[in-house]
Amino acid sequence: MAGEPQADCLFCKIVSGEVPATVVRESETTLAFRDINPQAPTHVLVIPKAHYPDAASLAVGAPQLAADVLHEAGQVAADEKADRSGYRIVFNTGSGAGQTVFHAHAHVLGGRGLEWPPG
Ligand code: D5M
Repeated sequence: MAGEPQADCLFCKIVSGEVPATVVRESETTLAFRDINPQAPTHVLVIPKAHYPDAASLAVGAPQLAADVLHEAGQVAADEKADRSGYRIVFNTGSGAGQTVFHAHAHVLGGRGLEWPPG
């Protein structure tokens, strides 16, 4: 069922505490933790605690939760002072776009110049 924890999902295991992560923020509905393979001085993932496979299904299935994720992404950028020079919020959606973990997550990237277009 939409939103229910998935036994084989890495990020559901981070939410439950089964897999450790470096948590930087937590709200009732979201968790933010450092990416294990950082691509910038600030690289934090913000996830809904409930399981949705990608950003689009999250937005359709739980629009307030999608808003919570975006709110927390902005707070992470402010906490990290990445908002001073600009930052990026990225939702890779689909394997062709580089999505490897199918639990919706926002990458918050900042702390260095960011090229456009991305690769
Ligand atoms: O992003 C998935 C991201 O998840 C990718 O940047 C690596 C990161 N990752 C994978 N395993 C972990 C753990 N255990 N902790 C923290 N970060 C992790 P995607 O957009 O799906 O490619």
